[in-house]
Amino acid sequence: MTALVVDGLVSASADRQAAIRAWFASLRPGMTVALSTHINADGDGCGSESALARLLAQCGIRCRIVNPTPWPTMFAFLLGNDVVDLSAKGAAGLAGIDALVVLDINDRRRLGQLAEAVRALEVPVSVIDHHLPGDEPVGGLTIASTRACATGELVYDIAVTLGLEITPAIAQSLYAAILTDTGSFRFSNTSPRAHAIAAALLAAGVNPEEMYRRIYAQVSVGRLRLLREALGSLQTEPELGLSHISVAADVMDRFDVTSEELDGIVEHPRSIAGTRLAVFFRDLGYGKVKVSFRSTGDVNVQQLASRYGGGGHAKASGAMLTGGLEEVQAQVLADAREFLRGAAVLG
Ligand SMILES: [Mn+2]
Repeated sequence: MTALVVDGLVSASADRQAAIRAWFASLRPGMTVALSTHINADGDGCGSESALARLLAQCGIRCRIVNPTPWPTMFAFLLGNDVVDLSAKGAAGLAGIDALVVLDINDRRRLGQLAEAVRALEVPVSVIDHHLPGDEPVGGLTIASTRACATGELVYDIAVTLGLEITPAIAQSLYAAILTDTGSFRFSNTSPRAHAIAAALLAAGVNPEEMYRRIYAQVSVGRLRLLREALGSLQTEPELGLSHISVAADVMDRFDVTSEELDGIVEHPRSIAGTRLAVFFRDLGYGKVKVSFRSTGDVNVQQLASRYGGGGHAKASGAMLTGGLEEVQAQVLADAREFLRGAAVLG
């Protein structure tokens, strides 16, 4: 009985299977396909790309990964030394391709330095994503569902719908995608399917302790020292459920950390009891401040981020603002307070 329930969860919906078949019908053996994802690729972007590259290789389709920013060191283990071609760099990497697949975003602007080249592409561009489309949808065929816990869930559905083999390397990539996008199966997108697919991936050879070690137990001393300094900036407004934290522009140099090591800092203010909205301000030092919004409960931070031209999900969004740290903080916090007072109505 239990097995039947889980089997039902693992199969993709008819709609999703139809979208997958329509998308796959646009590809042919012998094609060269570029895969891309948003700037500062995360576990879902990287895991989905490395899994899809391997799946399409089974169909005689060559893939190259062309991302707007370098592949994060912490996800290098997902590449292995086989089919995943990362050698193409920048817009030049899009030359000579037969199609482009954009994963984990549906907003051309989040392709950063590749956005212009993608706008000018004359080959088909398709999208595999679980976000609401942004202001400038990438267009073309889409396999999209905001109900998917991760883009990796949709790539898993591609594998199953097309009857492709989920090798241990593919399973590991998809598990990394789902593990990271669900916050280790803690966020509200942790659906029954997320667990059912994770179970299937474990059965396909994923070692969960190894995945924990490779993804979460790789912290540098500099990261912890930076966190100590960042926590020193923590401020809370318990009556509103607002918590915020910031880092100065020189922290990466001072603590010898990479940009990706700043990921997750926002989870600390978010974890404070009673917090509905957590904000992380990162001064980039050239008149720009990156602002990350996280929420718990009924607060839709995408609505807040979109005021500044940003986007994301209801519970995790971000935006880039122009100005100095203090000025941006003052503006965003004033807006956040007003937003939180009205959030119960906005839902
Ligand atoms: Mn994602």
